[in-house]
Amino acid sequence: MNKRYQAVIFDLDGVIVSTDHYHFLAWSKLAEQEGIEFNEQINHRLRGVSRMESLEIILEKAKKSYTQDEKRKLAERKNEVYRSLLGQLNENDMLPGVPETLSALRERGYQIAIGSSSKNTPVILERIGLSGYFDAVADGNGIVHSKPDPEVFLLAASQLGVPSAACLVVEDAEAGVIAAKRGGMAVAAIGEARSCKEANYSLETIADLLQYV
Ligand code: B16
Ligand code: MG
Repeated sequence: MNKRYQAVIFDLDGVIVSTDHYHFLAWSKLAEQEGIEFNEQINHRLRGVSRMESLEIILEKAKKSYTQDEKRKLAERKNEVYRSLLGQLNENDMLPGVPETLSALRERGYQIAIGSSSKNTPVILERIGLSGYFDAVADGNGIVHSKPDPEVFLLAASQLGVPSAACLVVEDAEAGVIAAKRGGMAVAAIGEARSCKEANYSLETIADLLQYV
């Protein structure tokens, strides 16, 4: 088979499942408790970036400064709220077209992987019934630098044993598009990331991916 790509690496939040709203609710609660301004525009900047980096962005509006220890506790508090919201997740929360697209890729002989900044990736995959489904899972637990650094995607490619040039990444965040390009991979953008000039393909729905592989 003469194919341009051997593997497809999926971002998780915003591509496979819509956990972005839960992140928003959890950060909103923390910001309100701390008396820090927080809105959709600030939330937009948190997509694809790590928990601690997200906190730093939120604290730009804080009226006091926080020690490292206090910041760690704030991040923990946000994560507790987020984890309790994840308790509501189930298979029906997969974004439209996801199960069909994943099985079509498998039938066509592609390897499939997750490349997510989230340290909650294992619990999310379990809740939506995709635990053990992917050939590789690279997430926030296995990396030092989060998107836009390419580390998570390079880790996924190395777990798969596939060169970067043969990987296609699917992303919904600008930070993720930049990360994939820096890693030498092609990118299919969905959702908000469709406005990124750097993306190779623009997907209205995830099933559109099947046109490009
Ligand atoms: P956690 P992705 C990212 O997931 C989210 O988009 C981002 O908003 C979040 O801060 C990050 O995971 C870390 O999540 O707090 O669960 O470790 O889009 O890379 O799948
Ligand atoms: Mg995402």
